[in-house]
Amino acid sequence: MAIRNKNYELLQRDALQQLQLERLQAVLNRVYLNVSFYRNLLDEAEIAPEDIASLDDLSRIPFTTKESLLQNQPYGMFALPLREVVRLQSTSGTTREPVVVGYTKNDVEHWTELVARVLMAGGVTKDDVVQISFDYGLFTGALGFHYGAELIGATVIPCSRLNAEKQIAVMRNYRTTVLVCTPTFALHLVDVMNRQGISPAELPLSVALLGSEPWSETVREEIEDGLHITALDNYGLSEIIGPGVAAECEEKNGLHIAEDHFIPEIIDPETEQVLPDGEMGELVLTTITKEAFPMIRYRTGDLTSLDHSVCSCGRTLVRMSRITRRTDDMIFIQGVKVLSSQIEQILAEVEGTEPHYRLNVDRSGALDKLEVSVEVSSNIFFDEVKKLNALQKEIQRRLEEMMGFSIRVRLVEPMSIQKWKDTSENNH
Ligand code: DLL
Repeated sequence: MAIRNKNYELLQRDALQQLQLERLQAVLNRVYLNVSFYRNLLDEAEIAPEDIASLDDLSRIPFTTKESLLQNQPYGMFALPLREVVRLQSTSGTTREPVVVGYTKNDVEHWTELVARVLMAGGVTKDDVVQISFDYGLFTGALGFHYGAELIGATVIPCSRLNAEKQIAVMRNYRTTVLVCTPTFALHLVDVMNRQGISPAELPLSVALLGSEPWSETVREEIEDGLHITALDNYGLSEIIGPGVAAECEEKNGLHIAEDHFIPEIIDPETEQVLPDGEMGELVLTTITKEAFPMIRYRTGDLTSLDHSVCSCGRTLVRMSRITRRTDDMIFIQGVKVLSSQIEQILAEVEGTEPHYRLNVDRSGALDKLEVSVEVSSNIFFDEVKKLNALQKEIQRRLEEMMGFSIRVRLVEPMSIQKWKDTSENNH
């Protein structure tokens, strides 16, 4: 399959490292001058930007965390005045305060180029019809892919906010060849097609580029079999740029990280020590070309490992293993990112419940189902049924309002849930 940018994607490691160091030094100087958070961080660590003389020195710089970003909202982490910023997007703050991120014109160009690489690694060409079924808006997924696909010259269908039946109709009528969405949604499409008796042979679809949430090899097989396509994984996060950070090639053996724009490190989340290739730990990313919103040693919360061996596709860029877990309590349900601590907070606010609950995510069907079992205070549980119904409805209403999809709430007897915050997954 074609490689979008051979100059960078096939760069020899010593040349790549030289480029990374030069770009790192430049970005450190910029953030030291323009972002008080970074100036304080480096001053407190007694590091001057010029002390970073090699890539190994990067590990001397303290980490940046999501909390730092939340404390500096909305524009405290920007390295340029707002008049230089041409776009604002944000993290998917479904259950947590979203983080606003900004892009200069150059940032948008880089981002577009990086997503074009993801698309080309999946075999997409100008002859393809790309259906983008992500939500257009503050979420980076849709616009990121939209620009990338247009850069390649493909025909883009901006297809958000349509239900599965209508998405399938668009796919059939407009002759879609490439699907871009979450794995959850792709699986849902398979299910709906099966129910409608539509055979994959009726669709000219050949590739799905899926990301924004963890998914397993079993799910990949189901999607590939159900749609008669190749399904590839791609990874990114708004704080770093959005999609375009890393993507699988046709080898399906790890996701190539765009190292000419981002320096990856893996750390032990407990000791914070940098780990060698092959060891699983938290991914830490430093952006080395971003102008508006540079991130230095950002702790992503995503658990993965790195492999620097050259891939059989020819790309020299390091590969990260697929992400299956996070360091925090974020869970992914129906393509939505939910922090279980936020569920906890809502339950704490509803009178008549005990602080014991259990989340059960049923992943056996196409769309994940969430059931929340909540212990009821002893003085209420044996009370009248009407009161219990009202309590159950109130919890359900508040949780559904926060998450944006329907869930099931079960009220259970006091002392029947032993563990605090026990999440059980009924997985594939
Ligand atoms: O999800 C960006 C994106 C859009 C990536 C479209 C790929 C495709 P956020 O909403 O900020 O950005 O969420 C970022 O989602 O830290 C991971 O926990 C998770 N995530 C993203 N891609 C993957 C993936 C976008 N391929 C957070 N596998 C990240 C597992 C993923 N988790």
